Amino acid sequence: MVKATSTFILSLLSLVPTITANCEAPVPCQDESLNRLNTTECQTVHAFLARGSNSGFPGHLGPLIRSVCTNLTSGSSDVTCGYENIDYPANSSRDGEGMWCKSAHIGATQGQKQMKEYSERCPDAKLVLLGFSQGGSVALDVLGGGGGEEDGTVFGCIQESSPALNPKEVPGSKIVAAVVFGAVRRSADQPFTVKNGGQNYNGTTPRTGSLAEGLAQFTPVLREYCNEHDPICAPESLPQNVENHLDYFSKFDDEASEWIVQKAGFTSAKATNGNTDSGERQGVQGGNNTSAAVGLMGARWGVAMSAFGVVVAGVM
Ligand SMILES: *[C@@H]1O[C@H](CO)[C@@H](O)[C@H](O)[C@H]1NC(C)=O
Ligand SMILES: *[C@@H]1O[C@H](CO)[C@@H](O)[C@H](O)[C@H]1NC(C)=O
Ligand SMILES: *[C@@H]1O[C@H](CO)[C@@H](O)[C@H](O)[C@H]1NC(C)=O
Ligand SMILES: *[C@@H]1O[C@H](CO)[C@@H](O)[C@H](O)[C@H]1NC(C)=O
Ligand SMILES: *[C@@H]1O[C@H](CO)[C@@H](O)[C@H](O)[C@H]1NC(C)=O
Ligand SMILES: CC(=O)N[C@H]1CO[C@H](CO)[C@@H](O)[C@@H]1O
Repeated sequence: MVKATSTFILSLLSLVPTITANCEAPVPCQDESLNRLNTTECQTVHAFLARGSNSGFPGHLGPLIRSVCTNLTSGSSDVTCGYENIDYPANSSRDGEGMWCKSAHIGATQGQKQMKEYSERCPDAKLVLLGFSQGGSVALDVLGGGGGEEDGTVFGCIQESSPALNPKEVPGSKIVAAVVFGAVRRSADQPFTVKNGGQNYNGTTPRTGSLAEGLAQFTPVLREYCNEHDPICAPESLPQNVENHLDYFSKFDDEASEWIVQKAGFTSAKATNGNTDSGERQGVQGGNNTSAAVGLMGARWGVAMSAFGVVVAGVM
């Protein structure tokens, strides 16, 4: 399969305090606003987060789910929202031969198990699934099935097969929105990929056959972001630039948050100018607006988000 040949040295360790505050570093998260949302209680909207390789919990996806939950809960006291982390190691290939595949397989099976347990216990909850990088692959595996030998190796290893969810049965039927960023294993030309460049390229390994069929069933609730020049989700999009693997959140958190809020059947605080109607059920609306968010928030996390989980491209 395609190998990311460039080596990226990110000497951003001086920015660790900022990163720690964002809970991307592999140390306990100190951000109370994120930790408060970490729960297994029954909620109106409950997200499952699959972090990137070698990241801490909740990783790069924290600010997105915080934005979603703030919007959902700000206008209505009877709406509850939070997340749990998919409990998987997020080992990279740097951690040893075959470790990426073992880790991703654990994520795929554990993600389905957590979603199943949660929706059996909390049948009214609407589920959201988020993933970044290895976690993006894991999220796609959770939905459409993972592993297998047909498409070859991923970072030199073969991931064990795991089945797709059935979109007509719990927990698949409870998923209202899934958003993945910079997934490792993915295919070009998919209807759920936001058209900002990466849709023309396969990932590190493609996702064909039964995996593609499994995933296609979730198209109505799935949105995938893959940047051009991202060495992980679009390695053939030259020149590779690791920044393009890391800037999803500064670019797309706002529009992804709005989309999730709408898919969950609500109108966001923003969409209603913050009036008290926010949080009322409005039905799922269309609406996507990729360009609006691009460039708006470049400075929000700056390059600080770069260091963890993605140290060297081609070694994830
Ligand atoms: C999240 O909550 C679980 C229990 O639900 C706990 O085990 C875990 O340590 C928490 N994680 C963080 C980062 O707070
Ligand atoms: C895999 O990741 C976990 C953290 O999730 C870490 O504790 C463990 O040491 C890693 N395994 C290897 C072989 O590096
Ligand atoms: C993606 O991979 C599939 C399966 O190997 C291949 O048929 C297809 O041509 C590839 N597409 C691109 C754009 O590289
Ligand atoms: C609502 O979400 C938007 C992004 O869609 C975000 O910019 C805004 O800060 C959020 N508002 C609240 C109140 O959280
Ligand atoms: C995107 O949103 C902005 C601001 O809300 C709006 O001005 C613009 O027309 C929208 N573009 C599309 C394609 O919907
Ligand atoms: C992902 C997605 O649906 N993108 C669409 C957003 O809307 C524009 C037009 O407003 C379409 O061109 C995109 O394909």
